[in-house]
Formats: sequence, C-alpha cells, structure tokens
Amino acid sequence: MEIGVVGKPNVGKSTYFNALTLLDAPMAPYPFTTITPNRGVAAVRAPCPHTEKGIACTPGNAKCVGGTRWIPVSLVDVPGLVPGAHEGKGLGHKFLDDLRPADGFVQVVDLSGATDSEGRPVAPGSQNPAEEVVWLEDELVAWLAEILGRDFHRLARGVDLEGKKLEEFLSERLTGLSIGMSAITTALRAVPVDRAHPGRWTEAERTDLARALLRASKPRIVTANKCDRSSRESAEALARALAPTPLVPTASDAELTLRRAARAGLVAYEPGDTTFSVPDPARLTTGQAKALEEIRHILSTWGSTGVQQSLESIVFGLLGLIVVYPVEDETHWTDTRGRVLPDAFLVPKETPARAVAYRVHTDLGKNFVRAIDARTHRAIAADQPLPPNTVLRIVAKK
Ligand SMILES: Nc1nc2c(ncn2[C@@H]2O[C@H](COP(=O)(O)OP(=O)(O)OP(=O)(O)O)[C@@H](O)[C@H]2O)c(=O)[nH]1
Ligand SMILES: [Mg+2]
Repeated sequence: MEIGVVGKPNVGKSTYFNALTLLDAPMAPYPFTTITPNRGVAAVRAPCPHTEKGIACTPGNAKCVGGTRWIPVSLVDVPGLVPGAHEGKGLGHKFLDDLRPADGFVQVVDLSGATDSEGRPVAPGSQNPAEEVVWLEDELVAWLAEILGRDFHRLARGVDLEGKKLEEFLSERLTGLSIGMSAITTALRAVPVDRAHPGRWTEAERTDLARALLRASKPRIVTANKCDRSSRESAEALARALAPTPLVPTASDAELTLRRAARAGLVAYEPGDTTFSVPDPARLTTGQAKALEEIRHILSTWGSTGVQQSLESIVFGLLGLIVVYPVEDETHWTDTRGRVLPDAFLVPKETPARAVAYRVHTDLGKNFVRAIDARTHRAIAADQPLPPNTVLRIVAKK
C-alpha cells in the first residue's frame, strides 16, 4: 500500500509529507526544493478491537493510542511537475517512475492561488488551482502512455498473430505499476479499441487507454493546501469545480507544527484532532505561543488541519480498504507468543479470506483450510470476503 503525493512545485507537498511521516524532507518557499523522491511511513486510524475485550493490546506493526490503532501506510513525495514535464520541462517526469507502485495519489494544490504553474510565488488569487488538476492528469497520462507505448508495435504484432489474450499482454506491459486485471478490463470497456489488432492502435488510442487505466487504477484526491491563506468560499468553489474528485482543505504547515510540538511535549495533540491543549504555557517562547494562537484560529475556522482526514479519505474512502486483525487464538485474540491483537492489516474490501491469509504469510495462504471470525466463531470460506474490522483466526494444514 503506497500513496503518491503529487502536484506542481511549491504547493506544500513535502510539508504535507513531513506532517504525516514526521520526517525532515527539505521544504522552502521556491520551486524544485525536492529533486529526488522522499519515502516515508504515515498512518491511518481505526478503532482497536481490544476495547471490546476489556484487555490491553500488544501492538506489533500498528501502535494503539487510547483505543485507536494507527495503521502504517507508505507515502512517497516527488518533485513538482510543470505543464510539459513529459517533454522535459522543469525536472521532466522521469522521477514519476518512483510512483509506479502507488495505489493512489494525493494531489496538493495551493488554495490561495499564490503559486503559478511553474511554482513561482505570485499575487494571491491570481491562479486557479482547478486548472492544474486538469494538466497534471495529462502529465500522468503522458507518463503512463509512454510506458505502455515502449516498443508497442513490435510486441503487439505478437498478440495479433499468436492470439494471446489482450488483457494478459497489457498486464505484462504494466508490470510493477500496481494496475490490476480489473482495472485493465474496466479501461478496455471504456475505450473502444480494436481488440483483435492492438498493433494497429494509434498513439491517440493508446493515450485514451492510458487515461482510462490511470482513472481505473489510481484514484486521486486533491488537498486544497495553504487554506490558512484562503477562505471557505474559495474551497467550496474549488470543490464544485473538481467534483466528483474529492477535495479536502488542508493546512499542512499548521499540522507539521502541531505534530512536532506534540513530539516535543509542548502541546497535547493527536493528528486529526479538532483542537489541542498546552500543558505548560510557561515552557513556550513568545514566538511559539503566537504561532500556536494562529493555529488555534485555523482549527476553529476549518475544524481541523485536514491532513490526517485527507489521507484517510483516500485510503478508506476511494481505495475502500478495511482493517483486519489476524490472531492465532480465537478466544483470547492472541498470537503464539500471547500478544493480544498483535497485527493490523489494510486490505481491499472484497479480498477473499485466502488472499488475506497470503498477505499474513505465504504458508498460511498455501495451506489455508478456513478462517474463523473470532467474534462469532463462524467459519469463513476461502473465497469469502471479510467484513471490516474482522478479528480472524486462519486455520492452515500443518
Ligand atoms: N501558509 C501556508 N504555507 C504552507 C503550507 N504548507 C506549506 N507551506 C509553505 O509552502 C512552501 C513550499 O512548501 P514545500 O513543502 O517545500 O512545497 P513542495 O510542493 O514540496 O515544493 P517542491 O519540492 O519545490 O515541488 C514552504 O514555504 C512551506 O512552508 C500551508 O498549509 N500554509
Ligand atoms: Mg517538495
């Protein structure tokens, strides 16, 4: 599971990334601060089932804070894209290859309209962020079309002659891009190409197919960043212009400050909170106190910084992932070492039980007999999907 953070330069991608990962990727008020991709681990929240049992959990991969599990999600922050990147403008789009494994994108835009298409600071309100959502998709499409098109005619001739299944041919071409067979089928249905003769497809047809593949495989939300310098009306107008693409207003800078202050013990704040408190105001410098007052104002205007919510909106909303908790002992919800609810996994909603078992351990998948819902003690067959938040025991042949 990986989410790519994309957008034009200087909109706050690395600030958003740092806020979610607490890493230190360089940030600065000019374009092309990021020149190589940054990778890190963020987390999404889910209620921990330990509260139902009345016993504490012993988390391994996903920490539990006050009954909320924080489940890891990989994040990659890439350099800014500019219009014409696929022709080499700006830093070009070669680095997009680092987004190959991405399952979805968060596009960061500057809601205040104070950054031009090349990332240069300009007068607030002089730019319309809706436009970059359109051209950025074109750049992503050009990148995917280029991957699809490499040596296409020579390879596609083989498809025509050998009668090899078109879907398999495309799947091979798209290896490593996290584009599944269902996305390929959806895209082929959306674009009326000559299925029997891919060798005859025009470049325009390949581009249309690349767009359909992108839409079917890599959902995108937009974060209206720097909302602290803009207004609710602007956010609402942008949301209307982008619909049905979801829009979440964000104040990444404020979120980063709050998370760092929380790490330093200066504030009590959990990501996603609507407010924060200062346990010992005497510890704050005048500058810190003033910055926190400004952030308090942002939270009261916008409800939250939106950063945590935006990540969860793509992971749970658009990607439709659910959390499942595999255990060894279905009565005590422990693993072989007695740890309570040690692991939490994110899996797509419709994942059958056996595929979840594979995810936990290849041997469990291979030797799968059945799964058992640890709440109801009912058996779940190999091809049955799991409900959200399932605590399950996987029974496998020894
Ligand atoms: N007011 C305000 N400024 C922000 C916010 N988020 C980021 N910034 C500022 O925007 C500038 C650019 O931030 P970066 O995170 O470096 O932007 P980027 O999109 O990664 O830029 P490149 O790597 O150059 O593409 C910095 O000066 C940040 O402090 C925000 O929510 N509000
Ligand atoms: Mg950056």
